[in-house]
Amino acid sequence: HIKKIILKPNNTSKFRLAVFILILGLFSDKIEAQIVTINSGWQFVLGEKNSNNWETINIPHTWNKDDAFDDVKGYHRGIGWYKKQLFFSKSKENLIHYLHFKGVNQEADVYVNGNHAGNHKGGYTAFNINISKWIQYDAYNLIEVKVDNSHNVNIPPLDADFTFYGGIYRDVLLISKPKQHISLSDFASDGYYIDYYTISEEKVGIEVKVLIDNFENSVSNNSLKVAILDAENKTVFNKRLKLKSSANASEAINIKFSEIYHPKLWSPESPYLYKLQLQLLDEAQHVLDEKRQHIGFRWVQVDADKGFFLNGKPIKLIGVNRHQDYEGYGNAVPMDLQKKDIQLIKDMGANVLRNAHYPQSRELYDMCDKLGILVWSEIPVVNKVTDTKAFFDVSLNMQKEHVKQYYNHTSVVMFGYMNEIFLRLAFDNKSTKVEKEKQKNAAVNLAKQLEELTRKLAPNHITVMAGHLNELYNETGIANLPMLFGWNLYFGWYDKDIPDLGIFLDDQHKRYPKRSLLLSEYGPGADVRIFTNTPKKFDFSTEYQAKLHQSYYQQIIERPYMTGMTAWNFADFGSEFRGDAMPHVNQKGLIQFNREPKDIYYWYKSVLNNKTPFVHIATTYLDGLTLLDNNTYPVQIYSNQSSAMVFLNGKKLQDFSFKNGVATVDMPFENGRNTIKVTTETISEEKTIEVIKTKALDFKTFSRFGINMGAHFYFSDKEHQITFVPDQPYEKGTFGYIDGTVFNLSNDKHQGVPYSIKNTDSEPLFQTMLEGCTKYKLDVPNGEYKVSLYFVEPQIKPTENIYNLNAVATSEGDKEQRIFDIYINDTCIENRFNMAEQYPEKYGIEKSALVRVENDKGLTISLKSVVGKPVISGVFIEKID
Ligand code: GCB
Repeated sequence: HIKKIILKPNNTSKFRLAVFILILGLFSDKIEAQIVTINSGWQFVLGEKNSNNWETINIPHTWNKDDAFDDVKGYHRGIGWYKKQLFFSKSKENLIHYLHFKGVNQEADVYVNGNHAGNHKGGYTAFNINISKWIQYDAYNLIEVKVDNSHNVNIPPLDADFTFYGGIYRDVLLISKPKQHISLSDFASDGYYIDYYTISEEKVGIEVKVLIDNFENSVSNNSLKVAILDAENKTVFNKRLKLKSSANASEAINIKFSEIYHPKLWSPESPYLYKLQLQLLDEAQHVLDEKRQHIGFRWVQVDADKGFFLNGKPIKLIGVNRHQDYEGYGNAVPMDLQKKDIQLIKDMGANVLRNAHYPQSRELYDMCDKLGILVWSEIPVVNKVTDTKAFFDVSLNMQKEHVKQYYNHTSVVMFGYMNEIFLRLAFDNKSTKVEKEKQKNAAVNLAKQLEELTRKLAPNHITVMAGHLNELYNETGIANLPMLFGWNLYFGWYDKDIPDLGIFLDDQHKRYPKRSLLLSEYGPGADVRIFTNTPKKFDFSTEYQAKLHQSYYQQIIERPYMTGMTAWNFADFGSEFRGDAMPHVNQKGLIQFNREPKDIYYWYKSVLNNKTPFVHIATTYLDGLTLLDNNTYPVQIYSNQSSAMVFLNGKKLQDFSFKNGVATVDMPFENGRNTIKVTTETISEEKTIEVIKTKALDFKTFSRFGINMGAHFYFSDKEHQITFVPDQPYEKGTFGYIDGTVFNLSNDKHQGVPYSIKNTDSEPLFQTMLEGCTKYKLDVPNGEYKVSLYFVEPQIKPTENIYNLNAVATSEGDKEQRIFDIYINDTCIENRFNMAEQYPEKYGIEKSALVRVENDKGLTISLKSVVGKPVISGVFIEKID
């Protein structure tokens, strides 16, 4: 039994070469074992399995990819069954067979030929099930998996701002190994752990702990070959150790290598990777098992005043959070699409990624190892805990799996275990003081246990936790537990204003000078269809997104004590209960749910990525801009260069320089096609957009015109193929409201109703509206028009949403009643229009009429109240004749 073995490097190069050749020879031995993906051709049924509705599906699979985005409240949270027949030939009888599940959300029960082979709780970590004892050889074997994503008080996450898509949504493997193999029974870890007993610029001492499982009934004489190679495949060390493995036992072998001098260190700029090779051989020198793994040499530290250190040097962490889902796929996303995300994150220039709020596919961590991205990985203990032994056990087990499975990734330097754990408590107005005290204690108690476990399992990593804007994290002392505390701060969105970020952080740093801080989340929602030159809090405009991110970046850069910042979120993601400008989607992404970048992505690239010259004109979604006056329109230009020249339609406008990666140029657009060209010393970019420029609603250069009533922003509407212009008080020659006010659901954060509207995808058109407007005028020339009016009843109880902190839910009882008659000029097009009655739930309503305008009277929309105050969301006019 070997406990610790010191391997010395071989000194003569000739000998090294000889050994290397020998090793190559041995590594090419045929391995009996197999690892096969068994993703295709499963049968699936939603609900109980005694049904005839089985369908054939491939894994990755989720049953919630559609219902988490439809108009019906909620999504299937319950049971789904999967089954598959697997043939095992007699030649495999001597092997040990495991099913390896990379991710099943959230509880799985696995059956083999009707026998319960195993259970796993938690949707984001992998697990292995040894199925050997139930297999029949030279026969088909029935594998059944019962998956349950119901709310379960003993499995985290209990509650969070993302959709808990159910299903077998990551690969399933069948792993068949000889009776002695590198362990597969250690919480689905790699079966070995790479550590450093010393690490510095001068030298690195590697220590590897290997776990060997022996299913043989007798002692086995095996040997273990270990090799470390550099990136050029040159052997740095190799050695063979003799092992005596006890019968039916697992054992740990520690291998301590002597130091490598002047190692090449791993970092985001230079992600140099060495390789580790492990081979387990039997007495006859047959390879029983083998593993290959890349390893990078790096170490990290945090300092409460000086920030984050990688390899002894300060590094400001700037990057993103990421959720794993993707438009059209839920969480069952093809791996190549997921990998594209990591490449996009690297291309943006980010050096850190927080995989929030759960461990994500290991393939992505591999990419981070290779590309050089530091990773914060965490388990989904979010918003609240259940004070039961079962919940604590599942959480601790989950962290054990998480740390063990992700341990060998060079990129993973931070292990987290909780997010905003007091969020529910902070909004709880039902529990008594005593109950609240109990909840607090439970959370702190679990945090202590998770912290202790993480430090024990991963002594060289940094432990982290994130909290929301609330004194409870200080008061309870929970924020002092991890080595690094992340604040999720939404100043200028849910809370106060953008500059309050720095004020808050400085105060925290002063009060808790020993605590290392990271801005772990920040960012406003932004919908690429919404733009404005007067951005406001909670308007979902791309301009407000730019404003907030640009300021936050500056505020963090100026504060050396801040270790860094991770934007919320890299991409828009599914959150079923949400009703932002796009329902069921949290729109705080730097890129969209379909991974098309928003302009802000390019701004980050311009400040973070200095590798290649870059310039971006932020007009990606400006097409269709309508300007009704002689004013210019401000356009942002992003670049990593210092200065540039801008041309509009071939004419030079000005020279300018970039500050903080951005310059704003007022564009005197012309009617029609406009070409903007920006030239820097090394690079240039050109963009063309269509602009309607007119002084009046003369319908000369356009035939369709739309107004987004009650809104200060443009809305580029895909449904109507038009950009609705912002609203205004009536101005002679154009349009506007004579009376009425912007409808506001009880406070100042969001205009209108920030909820999903049924029967339409054009939420931003319906969500904002005028209330109490009795007259609206449009000075259109004589002629025939099709006039469409848009309405929604705003006062019906919204879905409870603790993240839409702006929205105070109105109770079902005080459903506003409004009844009104609608006139266009002198014609009544609807009598006693009563939305609460006729259109329950927020339903997008369109009323159209053909109208002839004569005698230069223009168009007047009149809303005559019968009961309550009328509301109206928009108007769209098409000239017919
Ligand atoms: C948070 C949460 C995150 C939410 C985010 C938001 O603080 O940690 O899960 O998605 O806020 O957008 O409200």
